Amino acid sequence: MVRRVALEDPSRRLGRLQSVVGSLRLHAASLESFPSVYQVFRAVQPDECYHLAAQSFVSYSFDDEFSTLNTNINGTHFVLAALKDVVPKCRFYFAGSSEMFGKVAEIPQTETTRFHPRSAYGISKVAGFDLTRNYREAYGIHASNGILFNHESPRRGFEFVTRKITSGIARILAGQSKELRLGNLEAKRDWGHARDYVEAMWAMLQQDEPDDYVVATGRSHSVWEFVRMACGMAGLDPDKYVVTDPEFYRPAEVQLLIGNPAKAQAKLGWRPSTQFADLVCEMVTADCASLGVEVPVTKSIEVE
Ligand code: G4F
Repeated sequence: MVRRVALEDPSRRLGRLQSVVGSLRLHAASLESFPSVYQVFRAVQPDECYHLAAQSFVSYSFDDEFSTLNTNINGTHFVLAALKDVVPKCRFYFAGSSEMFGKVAEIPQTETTRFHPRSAYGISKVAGFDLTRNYREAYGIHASNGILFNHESPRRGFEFVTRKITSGIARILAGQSKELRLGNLEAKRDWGHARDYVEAMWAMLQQDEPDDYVVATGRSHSVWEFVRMACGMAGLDPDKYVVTDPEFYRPAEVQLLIGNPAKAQAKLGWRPSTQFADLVCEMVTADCASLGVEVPVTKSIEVE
């Protein structure tokens, strides 16, 4: 499902779908319009629905709390309400987020850890999580919540810190930039590979019973550790290029996230297959290649 404006300008708006677009049937609809979502369900009659769409950039949710809350909460409600009416047997996946844990109540975080979101984005995801559980309990919908920790890949948007770092390094090597401006380098995240996490989403919908699952690697690294490893692979000294800039700090930060994926491992048989160093290496390599820069990428810098 994509917005109509994307269908009208596919080369610019659907660039990241290029490798698969030939095998997809795209439907125009907007999460902001209940009738449009309803019509897609009527036309497609899906067996499974993966609801990932959202305003997903935490920083932006501080700039515009209203549109983040409106789009994310109403959008999820529209999808669930339409599904219940049109295809109540359709299995539903909701993209919950580790941002729901926010100011964490325990370490590591599990499916039973209390939520304490620290942004409008986190609040919207808690609401979506509760809506999903409520549709499961009240209407018997096969609706599952994934509580996904940060998942990255070379397809990541440039505004998120991992891609900002790896694309910034590529630009420095290509002579297009002289520095990398970042915010809080102390924040720690449990970073996994998006490819692995999509498999967990799919596995949830293959279960007989719907449920809620933490999807994480169980390991956490700071932003600075990511920078150091990525720069090391590219042969750059991070102290020479990284500049901290207050503009990129958040009014309320989520300082430490680390998930316990034991339930997903036990019930879904899911395990992450990509290690942190391999993820960083893949992203640095892809961004350098896209600018035609060759780097002697090594994995010699260990930050475990
Ligand atoms: O890459 P980020 O913007 O991702 P964040 O906020 O953790 O959220 C991502 O993961 C969530 C799952 O936990 C998703 F639900 C969400 O949609 C999104 O995909 O920031 C990561 C960390 C933060 O602590 C941030 O303060 O990096 C820190 N950071 C430091 N300098 C920066 C920067 N983040 C960004 N985006 N840009 C910086 O310059």
